[in-house]
Amino acid sequence: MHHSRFPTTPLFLLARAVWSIGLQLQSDAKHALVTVAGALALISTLATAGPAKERMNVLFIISDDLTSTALSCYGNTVCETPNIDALAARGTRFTHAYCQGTYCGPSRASFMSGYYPHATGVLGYTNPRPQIGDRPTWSEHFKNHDYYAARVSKIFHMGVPGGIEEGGDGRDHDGGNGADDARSWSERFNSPGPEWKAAGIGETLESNPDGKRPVVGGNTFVVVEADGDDLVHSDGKTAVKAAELLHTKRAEPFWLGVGFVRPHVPFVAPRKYFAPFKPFADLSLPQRMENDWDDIPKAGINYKTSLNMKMDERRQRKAIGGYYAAVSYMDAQVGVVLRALEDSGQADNTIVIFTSDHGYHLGEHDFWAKVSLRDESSQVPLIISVPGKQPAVCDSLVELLDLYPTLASLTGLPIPEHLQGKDISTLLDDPHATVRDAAFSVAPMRKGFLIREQRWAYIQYGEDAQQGIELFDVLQDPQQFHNLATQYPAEVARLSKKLSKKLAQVRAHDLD
Ligand SMILES: [Ca+2]
Repeated sequence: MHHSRFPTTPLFLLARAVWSIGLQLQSDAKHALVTVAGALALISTLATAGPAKERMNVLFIISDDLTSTALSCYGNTVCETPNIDALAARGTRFTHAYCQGTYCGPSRASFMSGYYPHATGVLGYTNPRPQIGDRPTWSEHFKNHDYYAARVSKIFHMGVPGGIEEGGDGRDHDGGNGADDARSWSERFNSPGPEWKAAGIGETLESNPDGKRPVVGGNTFVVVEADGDDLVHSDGKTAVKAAELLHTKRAEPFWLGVGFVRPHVPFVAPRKYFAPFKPFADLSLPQRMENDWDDIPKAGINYKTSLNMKMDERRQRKAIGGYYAAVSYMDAQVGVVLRALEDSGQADNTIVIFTSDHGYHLGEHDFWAKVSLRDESSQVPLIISVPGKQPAVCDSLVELLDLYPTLASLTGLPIPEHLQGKDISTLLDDPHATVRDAAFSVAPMRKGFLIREQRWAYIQYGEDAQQGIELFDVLQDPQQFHNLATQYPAEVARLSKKLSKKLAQVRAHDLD
C-alpha cells in the first residue's frame, strides 16, 4: 500500500491553504518552503494578532514509567497527586488508554512517528527517522504549520539515569544515550541531574539481599532520599524551563513537550516527598494469590520479579514508598508548569495533555517495573484538557498513537494520511462514544502482543503463539489472576485471528 506524503483532496488543499499562511507548497509536494514574502506575511499576521494566534497551543506533559494506579485521580488512596488531579478535574480522564509498546523506546517512537512499533520496526531504543524518511513526526507536523515546537528533556527515548546524569544530552543514540530527532524541534532543552548520585540517603533494593551493594546507576531499583530542594534534580529544572518558555513564547502558537523522568528509577526525590509514606513498613503490598504463576506461560512471568530481584517484603514496601515519593515530586513539577500556563494568560488557548509512555508494576503478581502486557504496565494515565469542553471520565479504549491525529484535528491542522492512530476528538464531546473495539500493545522483549477489549485481555507470546497464551476476563477478574485460555477456546480462536489481522494491518504501511 502506498500513500503520497500529501493528500490532494480539495478539502485538504483548502485546509492547508488556510493553515499554511506564508508557506508555499512545492508542486512536487516534497517540501514546504518558507518564502521571503511568506515570512513577511507571517510576521505581519502575528503583529496584527491574526489567525495564527487564534490557533490553540499544545502543552504535552509526559511522565516516565508512571502507572495510573499511583495517581489519586485514578483511585490511589495513599499517593496524593493534587496537581494532576486538578487537570483531570477540568479535562477528560481516560480510564482505558493503552501504550503501543510497554517500554520507553518503542512507545515513544510510536506516538511521535504515528506508526505502530511493528510498522517502523523500532522495537528498541532508536529514533524512527531512518524508517519514516520525510514524513513528519507529531511535533514536526506542527512545526511545519508555523508552530514553535520544542521539547524540554525526555520526549523521544533518553537513557534514565544515564542520559540525565551525563548532561541530559540524549541527542544521539549511543553517544548521548538517547534517541532524539533533530528535525522534530524548533528548539530543544535538556535537564541534567545527579540522579542516583544525589546527596542524601540511598539504598539499592534490587539484588542486594545482604545490604552490601552500594547505590548504583542503570536500570536498578534504587531509592535516594535526597538533600536539597526540587531544583537539584532533572524534573525541577524541566519545570522551570517549561515555565520560562510558557511566559516567553507568546507570538506564535506552540507545541511544547515537557518530559519528566520520574518516577523512572532511581526513585530519587527531595526528602520531604518521602514523609507521607513513612514508615515504609506501614505501606500495603498488593493482593497476591498462591501459585499465581502456575497457569501462565513462562514468557508471561515479568522480567523483574520479587524473586529474581531478591526483594524481601521490607524492600518491596520501600520500593513502593520510593516510587510514590518520586510520583509526588513529579506531580509538584506538573503544578509548576500548570501554574505558569495560568500566569502566562495562555491557559484559555492551550490544550493540555498529561500521560506516560507506559505503566508499571508495583508488586502485583510479584511483578515489578514495565515490559509486562498486564494492565498495570500496558495501560497509561491519559488526561486531555481542551479549553471550553466539559470535564469527563471516558472509558473508551484509546491508544497513545491516537494523540497525533487527535491533536491535529483539535487544532485544525490536516491529519497526515499515513498515521496509524485514530482521531478520538469526538470522545471529548461525547465520552460515551466508542472509537475502537480494542487497543493493541506489544512487548518486543518477550515477543508479546496484547489485544485489549472491554471484557477480554488477550496476550500472545510469539507470532504463532509458540511461547503461550493468556486470556483474562477483566470484568470478572480485573486483577488478572485467572488465565482462562484453556477454558475459552472459541474466544482464543477469535482473538488470535483478530491479532493476526491487526498485525497485517499494522504492516500494510507506506514505508519502504
Ligand atoms: Ca519509560
